[in-house]
Amino acid sequence: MTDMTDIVALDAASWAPALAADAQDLAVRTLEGGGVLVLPRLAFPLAADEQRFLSPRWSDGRAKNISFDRGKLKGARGSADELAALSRMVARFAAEASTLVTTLFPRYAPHVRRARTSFRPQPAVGRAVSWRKDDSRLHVDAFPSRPNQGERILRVFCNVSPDEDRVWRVGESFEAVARRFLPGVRRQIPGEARWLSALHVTKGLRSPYDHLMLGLHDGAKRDLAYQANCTQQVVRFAPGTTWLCFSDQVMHAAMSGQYMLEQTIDLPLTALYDRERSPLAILERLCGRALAAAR
Ligand SMILES: O=C(O)CCC(=O)C(=O)O
Ligand SMILES: [Fe+2]
Repeated sequence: MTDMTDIVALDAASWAPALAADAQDLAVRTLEGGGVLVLPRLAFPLAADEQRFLSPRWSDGRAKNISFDRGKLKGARGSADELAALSRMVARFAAEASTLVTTLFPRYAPHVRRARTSFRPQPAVGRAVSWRKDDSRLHVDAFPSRPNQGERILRVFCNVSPDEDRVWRVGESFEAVARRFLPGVRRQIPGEARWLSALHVTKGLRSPYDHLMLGLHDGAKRDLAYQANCTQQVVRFAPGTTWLCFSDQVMHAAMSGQYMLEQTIDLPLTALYDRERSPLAILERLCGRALAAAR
């Protein structure tokens, strides 16, 4: 096993691709093994009257992304008609992305819970943000206000720019990251999870797993020497490319690009083909104790 993250291309050009058994196997092994699955021929075509959405002017200026969740568009500005058309575009992507996941990974199908969809009309980098929010630093996704008890964060991305690659850096394996940063994570204070929840800082209880994931996220982002020197590779996603990964497992950093659609899917551990490869299982092995209520 090397610590380099696998980047594997799949030659599918449909959102409901018919895959041969070996390609299906490869897709599962890549994704659950902590790799990035790339579909260079799978574009999300915009209709003629949707081309106008390729502009940063649709952002309301406060949020970085326009998000769509349970039928509601947030972070966008425009007339009611324009926002309705933008919602339809994002909703169509949400449906296609879900179809892709349930087709590529039939075992996930009954468990797929669609979380938010985002449209990102702003340049990937450039806004001044704190180091903790700086997604141009390598990190695994972990959300301070949304503990997930070890559930998986599966994301489908599509570069809808007409002419610009989206460029990521992708880092080393989750286990290597965990071994390096676990020792530096501070202990959870007794009662901390309960008061964070009571104060509505978190939605639900922050489990030991969630605490450690935030610790890995912060530990890696804070460490500039690590950012510069760790095992990593640059990956370019050309216009018209779709890619998927478990972003709670893959070390990723956005370096450049503009105009991307993204679908987040929450997936319970029971959906996985191999639970033992999940961040929860890896962290529990390294810590020698249970870190979240079994799901
Ligand atoms: O904007 C991107 O390309 C990826 C940013 C990121 O870290 C994420 O979406 O989790
Ligand atoms: Fe991220």
